[in-house]
Amino acid sequence: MERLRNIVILTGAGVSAESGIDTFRSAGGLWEQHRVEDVATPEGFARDPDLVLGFYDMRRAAVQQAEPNEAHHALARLDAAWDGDILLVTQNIDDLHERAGVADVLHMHGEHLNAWCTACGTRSRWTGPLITRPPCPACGESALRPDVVWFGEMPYQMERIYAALADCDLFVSIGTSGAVYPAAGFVREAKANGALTLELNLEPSQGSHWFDETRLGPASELVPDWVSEMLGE
Ligand code: BJW
Repeated sequence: MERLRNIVILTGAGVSAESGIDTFRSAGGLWEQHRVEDVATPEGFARDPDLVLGFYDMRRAAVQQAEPNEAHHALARLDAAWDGDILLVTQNIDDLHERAGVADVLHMHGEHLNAWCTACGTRSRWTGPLITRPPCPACGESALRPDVVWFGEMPYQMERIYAALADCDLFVSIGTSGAVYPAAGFVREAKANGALTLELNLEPSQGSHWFDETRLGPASELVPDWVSEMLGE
């Protein structure tokens, strides 16, 4: 591991599954309970805002009851001890990486605990419901939506992510199905730039063949083992 210095880690719903947070595409996952077009597109929100706000209110409440698991804690341990740069990019909108102790988490698909005012553009920390149409703390308009990235919208901080992918020695993907772009393309980007690529997942992702190595199993076991390896423990 000596020549490895800069690491980009991408996490998906699988890293939070063992904290009791539903994934999207697994059996019984969120997309079996709701049509993605209805709850995760701007068009669905325009058609039926109550449905979408209720969907996110329910999930925002659940996230606040959940606790980080061994995978989140192991990544925080690596983040604190690693000499080189680590960029932790998550597609998850929960705050479990932060609560495990990672200071700088890049939430490319937004955050449950933020509300975004469509009237004035202000983002405010938000823990309660939005379906009641509360006023924006900044402008007073009742125009808040979840601060999340739906299909057809631009994920956040793409420039920072691509800069880190251009400069990393190792790209690690944890618990994501590889079904959603641009995140699903990060492995190819990192590989094209010369990085080693590793996947940790319960099942092979859609882009599994792009990885130099795939390890299969639950994140709560694979991630702590991998972190111990990286730290020479
Ligand atoms: C475990 C485990 C355990 C379980 N241990 N593992 C055709 C081709 C290419 C792209 C497109 C296309 N047509 C349209 C597009 C673009 C579109 C897209 O990708 N569509 C696909 C359906 C094809 N993408 C977009 O629109 C994005 N924007 C965009 O592209 O803008 C233009 C642009 C271009 C170029 C550069 C930059 C921008 C926006 C995508 C927004 C996605 N939003 C959501 C909702 C966010 C809010 C919310 O949470 O509600 O993000 S959808 C949902 O999917 C959510 C997730 O972050 C995302 C990924 O899901 P994830 O994390 O992979 O979860 P699952 O459930 O799919 O998988 C779980 C995995 O965990 C599985 O692999 C399990 O095995 C594993 N697992 N238990 C370890 N215990």
